[in-house]
Amino acid sequence: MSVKNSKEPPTTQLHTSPQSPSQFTYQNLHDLNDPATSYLSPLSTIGLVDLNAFFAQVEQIRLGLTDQDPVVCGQWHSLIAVSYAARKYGISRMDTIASAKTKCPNLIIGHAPVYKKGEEYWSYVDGLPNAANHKVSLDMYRRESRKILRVINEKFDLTEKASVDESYIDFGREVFTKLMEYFPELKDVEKDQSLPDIPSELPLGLYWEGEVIKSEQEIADDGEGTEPVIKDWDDVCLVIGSQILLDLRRDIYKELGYTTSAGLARNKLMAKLAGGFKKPDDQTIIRNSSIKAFLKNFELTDITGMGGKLGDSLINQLEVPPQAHTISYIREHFTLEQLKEEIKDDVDLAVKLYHIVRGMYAMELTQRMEVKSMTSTKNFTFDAVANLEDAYGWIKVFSGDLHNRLVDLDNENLELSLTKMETKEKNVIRRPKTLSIGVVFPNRIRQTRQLQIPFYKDLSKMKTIMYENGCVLLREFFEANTNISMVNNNIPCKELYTKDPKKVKVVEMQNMSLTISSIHQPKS
Ligand code: DCP
Ligand code: CA
Repeated sequence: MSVKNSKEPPTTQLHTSPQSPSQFTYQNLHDLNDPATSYLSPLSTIGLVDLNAFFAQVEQIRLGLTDQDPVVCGQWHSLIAVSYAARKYGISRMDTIASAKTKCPNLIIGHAPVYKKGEEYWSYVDGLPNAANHKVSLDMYRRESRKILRVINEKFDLTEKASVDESYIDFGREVFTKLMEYFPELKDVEKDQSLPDIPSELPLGLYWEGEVIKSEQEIADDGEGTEPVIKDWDDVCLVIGSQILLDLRRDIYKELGYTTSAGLARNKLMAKLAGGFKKPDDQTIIRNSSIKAFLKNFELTDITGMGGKLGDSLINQLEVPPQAHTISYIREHFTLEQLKEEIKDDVDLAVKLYHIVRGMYAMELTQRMEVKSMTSTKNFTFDAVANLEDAYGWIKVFSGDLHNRLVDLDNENLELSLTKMETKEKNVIRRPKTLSIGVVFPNRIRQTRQLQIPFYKDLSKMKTIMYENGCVLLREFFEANTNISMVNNNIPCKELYTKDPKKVKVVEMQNMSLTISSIHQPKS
């Protein structure tokens, strides 16, 4: 369901096929109303919202274009995001700017903003910046990401930012509230009792929004055009959830102009797969009865956390035949006991896998990923850093970049502290303890040097501290780890460092970076 057009609400009620008695209990319903337990309830309703071609949309909006314009976001000669209009020309992230232009001569390139050597602020430049004296800044995209998060967090009490452009949302409380509004009979259910059967018709205001994936039974019945079956309260929760999800996506579009794709299901893993299923600008709903059919579209390694080595090694270990559908094969050939036997050294993994192949693995939403360190880095082309002044220029860029990211961290923590979940941790301020410099030499050897830095609440002071100490580290590093004195006519460092930095030659470097670490919450 697109956020761009509005559809008239249906004038007839949704018919249901009530299962009697309902599989669900008072406890299941009330678990939904508590953020600590809702993800475990069989009525759990979890959404995943993912921005379409995110960086390209940021550029499209910044440039005042529409989603019909073929916009890409570039970084030097590569593409880091490709709008759906540009994808129509067969352009993907694998293209270079040059190859993309041959596919679409009218391509619009929004190059990511850059820091210029020696400057601590980023900006957009006309045309393509020169990689030799610029560094890409992702600040703009993080800023937009934060605006989107704010729209989401204003409405919901439990969300998890999964990446720069993806968030999980636990709709439990909102679904619970709507259930109570629409079905007052649920208020009379007593503890330890089953819920009543769902009514044979749903109230007029309740209808599906989005693409509802069919169950195997529905596919077998070949019910073209028939409505997805609504059997029990879990399905009703998803109907309500689909409306709340569309409302949220519309709010994001109305307030900020971004289109999204989204998934809705019983748990995070299914919501994530659903979120990527219909792109762009649509949402996909997986009822519990259609999980099995839906999983046929994926392999084990498509599931979050099962990609890469772990998924492959499990497939190997369980001797899944090469042509077999990995998820169905594991589901059909292993009981829980057998999986525990096969994966003896990791029983938790065995249990997890058992539930994953059934689409039933419940994962808690985590509000915070602790950031322990941040690195700002730059690769150099030959001779890009010829003298000490050039090197200071990059320290300036790095301290500006790290400063911006610390500002971001403060904002994120502040926002988290405002949500109901974390009232205990009001105004959490986290600052780094350690600053280190890293240099990669042409022989690929990497060496580092570090020092402790003082704590300042004021981030612009922190920026100065990072810059000044970064320069100190740099001088110490060159003295201890390179033959800087030799390349400057054997002038001793003490004397060398009093000279005009432009006149002090430095050894060749492939990469330089500045890292802040031990980011912690100072004791007050
Ligand atoms: N990104 C990047 N480099 C990559 C992958 C992603 O810089 N190799 C950035 C640019 C993307 C953003 O992260 O816009 C989000 O990544 P996604 O994988 O979600 O891709 P998109 O949002 O661009 O496209 P889609 O609509 O397929 O989600
Ligand atoms: Ca995306």
